[in-house]
Amino acid sequence: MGYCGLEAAESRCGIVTRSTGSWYDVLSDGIHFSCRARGRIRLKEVRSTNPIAVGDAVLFVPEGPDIGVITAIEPRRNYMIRRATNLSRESHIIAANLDLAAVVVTLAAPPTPLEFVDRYLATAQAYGIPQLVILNKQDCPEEQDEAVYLGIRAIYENAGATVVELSASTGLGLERLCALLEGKTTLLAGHSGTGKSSILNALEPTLALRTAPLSESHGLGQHTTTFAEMYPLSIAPNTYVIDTPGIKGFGVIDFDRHEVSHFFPEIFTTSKQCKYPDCLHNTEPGCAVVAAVECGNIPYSRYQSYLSILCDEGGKYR
Ligand SMILES: Nc1nc2c(ncn2[C@@H]2O[C@H](COP(=O)(O)OP(=O)(O)OP(=O)(O)O)[C@@H](O)[C@H]2O)c(=O)[nH]1
Ligand SMILES: [Mg+2]
Ligand SMILES: [Zn+2]
Repeated sequence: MGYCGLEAAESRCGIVTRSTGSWYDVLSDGIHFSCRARGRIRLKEVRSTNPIAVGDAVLFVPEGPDIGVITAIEPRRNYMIRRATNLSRESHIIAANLDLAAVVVTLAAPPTPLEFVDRYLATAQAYGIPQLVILNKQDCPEEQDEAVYLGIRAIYENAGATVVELSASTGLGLERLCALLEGKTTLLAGHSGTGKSSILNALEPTLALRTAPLSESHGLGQHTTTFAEMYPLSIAPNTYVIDTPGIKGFGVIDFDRHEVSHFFPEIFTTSKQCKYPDCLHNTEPGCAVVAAVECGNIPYSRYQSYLSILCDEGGKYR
């Protein structure tokens, strides 16, 4: 990190592993520092509710053996961002400097709408982050509908993502997952209760992260994890996974109408055959994308998700 040498001698570089909004855990040469942020650290390019995110590389001045003050953020290589809350104009950076964006999906317990998955993947695609879809709880009969899964695997492999069937409870698929995570920093996101923290516990049992059953009354997760946190895995060097609080919706940020199709790889490929080069694949004549949806070559659910982002004027949030 070349910028370090430019600052005062007592400054150190580190990676933010946890953020509560007012305090940040910073890992530097194997030591955890609890840091505040100095005054107004704001990145010019994004307006967000959290100027410093998990995964950020920062410069800080130690003020004791394990405390310090963050003075600067290194430019981000990429990040995952979403609308902070429904109808909000502000955005929330989920994590920065990622090698892999994983979404943990269950279809039944709890149900994950495919539109949520599509919006997450489109955001990762927009920032050039490779994508992984983890279909968890494969030991549960209600998650195991093979026809559905074969369909989902095909949909997302066709969309450029890697798909893994997993059971955090039985360990099914864990070896394959480990191989995909090795040497990378991976974001684990998804609805509450899909098993993100359970997956981390399966990967690294000593973590013993808190997990909780779905609520009996409505069958949804109980928002057990409250802050994003990055954990090193002992399976391989330089391997980190970020556990995050469950999120209900994924409002995309700042997609230009003409750019949306670029973030749906299979739609983008097909769009080269549209009659008009500026086709938005909505009501235009001679649209190759609509034709591909009609004959089943592009999944209807993906096209619906594309349209919902395209028509997102009112700040719809899913
Ligand atoms: N049967 C089965 N249950 C699982 C599996 N993975 C997680 N669970 C259960 O699902 C429930 C929720 O798991 P958590 O790991 O707390 O889910 P989470 O995604 O971290 O939830 P939040 O922190 O609220 O976002 C717990 O009761 C887990 O034991 C699995 O592969 N199979
Ligand atoms: Mg959790
Ligand atoms: Zn078109």
